[in-house]
Amino acid sequence: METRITELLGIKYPVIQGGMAWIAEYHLAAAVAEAGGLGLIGAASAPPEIVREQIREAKKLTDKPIGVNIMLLNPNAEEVAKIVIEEGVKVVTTGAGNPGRFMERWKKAGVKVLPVVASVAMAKMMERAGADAVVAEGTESGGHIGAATTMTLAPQVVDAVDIPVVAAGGIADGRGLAAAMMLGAQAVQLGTVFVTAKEAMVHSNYKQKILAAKDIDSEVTGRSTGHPVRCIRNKMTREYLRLEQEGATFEELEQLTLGTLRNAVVDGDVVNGTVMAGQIAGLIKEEKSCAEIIHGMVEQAERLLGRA
Ligand code: TUI
Repeated sequence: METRITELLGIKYPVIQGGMAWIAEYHLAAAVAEAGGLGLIGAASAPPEIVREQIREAKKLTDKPIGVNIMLLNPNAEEVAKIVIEEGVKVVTTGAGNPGRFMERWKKAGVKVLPVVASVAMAKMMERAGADAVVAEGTESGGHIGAATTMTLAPQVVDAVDIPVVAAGGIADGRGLAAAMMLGAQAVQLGTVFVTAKEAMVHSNYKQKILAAKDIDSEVTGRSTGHPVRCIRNKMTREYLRLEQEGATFEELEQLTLGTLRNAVVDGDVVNGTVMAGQIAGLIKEEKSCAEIIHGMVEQAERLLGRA
């Protein structure tokens, strides 16, 4: 299944792992890489030296390409941007903002840059700034989201730019991969399904919450603050949405979620913690290895596309 993205990134299958905060650490990234996809270390809000260590650990486990995701709301982004160059990382994806200020330095260092975008305007801006590809991420995704759905965003971005497009949001199997290809995407980025991967160092309560989720079990908190975040409904989201409806301030709402993603991922607090996951959680029923996830979805997509 060769595409412009597999060629660009030097990977076997057109499957990219999301750069999920606290979740996308080196064991997961290396397992995805070994299975033929692009594994990513999510820098999120980790101290920059931890990100460096993570990159080095991943390289001990695989000689296949590994990328780093940089979350642009993080004040550490500047330092992490430097570290990826120093450590010879060849692929960067970015999220939650405009990576324009780093682009020239990364390009000079030979880093392939794939900004995650949630609109056509942002995709065009990224192409002009020198991006090698864009990830068009729909609102079905977990975590920080935009407004457009994958089904509507992906083909509009495909038509608007000449660089290859990766579709993300609401994809977890071969049907999703085949559908994304039919929309004109050259690869898919998956988050939620990799959270449940055997190699993901995520508390079993968090994995179980995803495996038990049904189609309509996610909520979006923070629409009023300008930072909408999709996560699985629990005591925290109920309290958050109640406060939001009552007109709570940004600070009050921040207080409620501070550190709660870590509490869910690391400590397994899925009651008061933030269980970020996409709307496709309902499709995921069992814990599988990264190889089983990737090989299974590629086989299924090939069967479907052969028929199409
Ligand atoms: O970044 C993500 N997903 C994330 S980041 C994250 S950590 C976090 N935790 C709590 C609150 C906020 C963040 C959890 N999940 N996905 C990529 C993504 N980027 N989705 C949407 C966008 C995006 C949105 C607006 C990209 C660019 C953009 O442009 C705005 C601008 O700066 O012009």
